[in-house]
Amino acid sequence: MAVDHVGGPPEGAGPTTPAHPGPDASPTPGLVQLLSPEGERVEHPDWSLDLTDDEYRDLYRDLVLVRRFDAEATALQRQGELGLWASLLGQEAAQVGSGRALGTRDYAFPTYREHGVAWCRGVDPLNLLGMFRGVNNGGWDPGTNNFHLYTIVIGAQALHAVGYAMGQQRSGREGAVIAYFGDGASSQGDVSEAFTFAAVFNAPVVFFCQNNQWAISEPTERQMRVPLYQRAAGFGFPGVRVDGNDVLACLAVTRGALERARRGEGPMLVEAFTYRMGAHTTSDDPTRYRLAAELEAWKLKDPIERLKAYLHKNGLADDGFFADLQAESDELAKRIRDGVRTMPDPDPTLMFDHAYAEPHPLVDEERAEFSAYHASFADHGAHHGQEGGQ
Ligand SMILES: Cc1ncc(C[n+]2csc(CCOP(=O)(O)OP(=O)(O)O)c2C)c(N)n1
Repeated sequence: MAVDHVGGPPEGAGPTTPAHPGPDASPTPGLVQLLSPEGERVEHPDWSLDLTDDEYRDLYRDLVLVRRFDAEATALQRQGELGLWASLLGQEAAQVGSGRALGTRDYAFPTYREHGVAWCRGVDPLNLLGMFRGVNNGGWDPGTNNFHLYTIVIGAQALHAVGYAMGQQRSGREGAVIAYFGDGASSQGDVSEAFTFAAVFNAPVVFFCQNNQWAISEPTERQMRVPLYQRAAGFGFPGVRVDGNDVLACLAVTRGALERARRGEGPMLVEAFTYRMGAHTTSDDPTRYRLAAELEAWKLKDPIERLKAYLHKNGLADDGFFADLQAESDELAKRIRDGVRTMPDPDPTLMFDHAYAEPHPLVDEERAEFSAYHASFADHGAHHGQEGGQ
């Protein structure tokens, strides 16, 4: 496989350090793209992808359902049913492409925005929403789906992922590990430390950075002077920039990076160049720091529209397919709305149960003290929408 200016090949011929004039002069240097914004299939010399018609349709289905899930969650937050929501609008292709590249033995370490990856790992959307409603502390068993709990501390999961990958390596297990993080997280020391450890221990880990170009209100110009994917070269492993709105390119490149890690060739950085179309979270107002024209330009690169155009152009989906998907999407939305609204309030003492794996006398004491305190309130036992009369 040829080494190109993208920053390194998937088969470990060693990293390259391409010269760069300084700040990111072009928005898309070395971008791997397999599907143009107009929905034309393009080939890339290093990254081939051969999908069946069903697989194209399945990817489209994932993108549509994940966007619908996200839209419902945003609406539920606005209706006061969720405390907060971190929307992935615009990042569906990066998440579905990379998520569908994962094998059953691979293990993912997400941030707080990886709802599309969670979907691909089979995590029930209602479990995710329980966390944002405040009725659980994560809601899923990471061991069931090989999908770690969300990490709010920026960049911390990169270290967790490398540690886990080193454990996999030492115990001779087959799976690779993927760590998700954002462009803002790449400024954290934790991510640099994770890169160093992964490189020197040749850990089977893929670093998947969704560069959505904003770290809340901080633009990428204030985060980096060279394109993000080139940073990998300084640590001694390859980096690739992929069109993050192209689900095919994200799938092909992540698949290659994971295979490379499983073969024992060490880490790789995938920078998915994308855009956060909505607010950072429902607590944020991007109109205070972002130009409307920027959003309009990115809407034209919508990840769902381009795959839809491809399906249409190639006669891969008929009206029946789109109607069925619409019905499925409506059904999912209803399940989410009904499920969130009827989530029972948790037992407030539940948090003590997970402090240690085994019973602990001090925790028992704290639980008893907290229970007594809780029982001292007049409305003790009242539940939202029931005795409280709301
Ligand atoms: C260690 C730490 N510092 C600061 C924050 C506050 N914070 C939450 S999100 C965020 C920006 C993250 O940007 P990025 O990594 O690009 O991810 P994005 O949210 O854009 O997907 C910050 C600074 C935090 N959660 N953790």
